[in-house]
Amino acid sequence: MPVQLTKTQIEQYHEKGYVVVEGVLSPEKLKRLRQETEEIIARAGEVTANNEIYDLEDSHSTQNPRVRRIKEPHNHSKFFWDLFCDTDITDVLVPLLGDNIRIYGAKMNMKAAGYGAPVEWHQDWAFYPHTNDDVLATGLLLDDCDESNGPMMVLPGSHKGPVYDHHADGFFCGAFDPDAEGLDLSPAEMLTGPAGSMTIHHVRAVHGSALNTSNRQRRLLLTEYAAADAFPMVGLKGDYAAYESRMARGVSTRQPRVEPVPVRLPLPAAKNQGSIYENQKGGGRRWFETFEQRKGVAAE
Ligand SMILES: O=C(O)CCC(=O)C(=O)O
Repeated sequence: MPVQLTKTQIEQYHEKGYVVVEGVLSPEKLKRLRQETEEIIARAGEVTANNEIYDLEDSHSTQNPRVRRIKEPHNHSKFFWDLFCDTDITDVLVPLLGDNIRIYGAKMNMKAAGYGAPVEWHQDWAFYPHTNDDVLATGLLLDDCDESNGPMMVLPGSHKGPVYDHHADGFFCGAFDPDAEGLDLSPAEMLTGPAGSMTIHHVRAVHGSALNTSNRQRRLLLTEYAAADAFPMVGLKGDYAAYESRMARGVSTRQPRVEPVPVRLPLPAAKNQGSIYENQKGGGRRWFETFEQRKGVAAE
């Protein structure tokens, strides 16, 4: 049976800025998603540097392939596009975004056992502000996710607050400094659940995730969905035809709904391009422990 959001889950999303919905993917669809993912990963041994598909861990080599992210998987495999438009997923989003929904982009973050990289605190809104904030990201869990394998963490209620400054040395860097902003992150909540669950977080919610120090991988397929009348302020991701082709359901419009939302533009662009991991290298102090720091401590 397809899953629908309950009244309590809808209220939680509006109140806290996130919700975790179990059982969105059937066991068959989960199996197929894992297979498709493994096929893409199996080809990573042929590449030596980041490209339009792979974002690689710094320790990647052709002998020891280490993929940190699959970029825009729907551009490389029809399976992913069909999955993103599957009504098992989009029906869940209708109470939050309405009937007309467009996909902005997608990525799969692979947190490998033992070294999967952290993602510093940020708001997706700082990367892709729109004319209104009926925009969210879903995260399909390919693996069981608990507190030990680097779950995403969200600061509840932060989607109703300011948009923080994600710049360092005058350039966008895809992260902000919680201490400089005086932000208490201790109430942050972990988005955990069994494989096949789907996390949903609001585009303005403050979130991040720690190094995976467990012996289990954590793969999270993130898809960015927007109400069709939320128009991106910084680039369409391709030309207008490409933008129009990303309608996941319902009808498009050329009349953006413009709301009084707080915006900071991600300009000038990050010095390190390619992915959030690369962008965040341009930031200052790191909040989460890195693999290199952990290795250093272990070696002392
Ligand atoms: O993979 C994660 O835990 C968080 C990822 C994230 O927030 C992002 O890639 O924008």
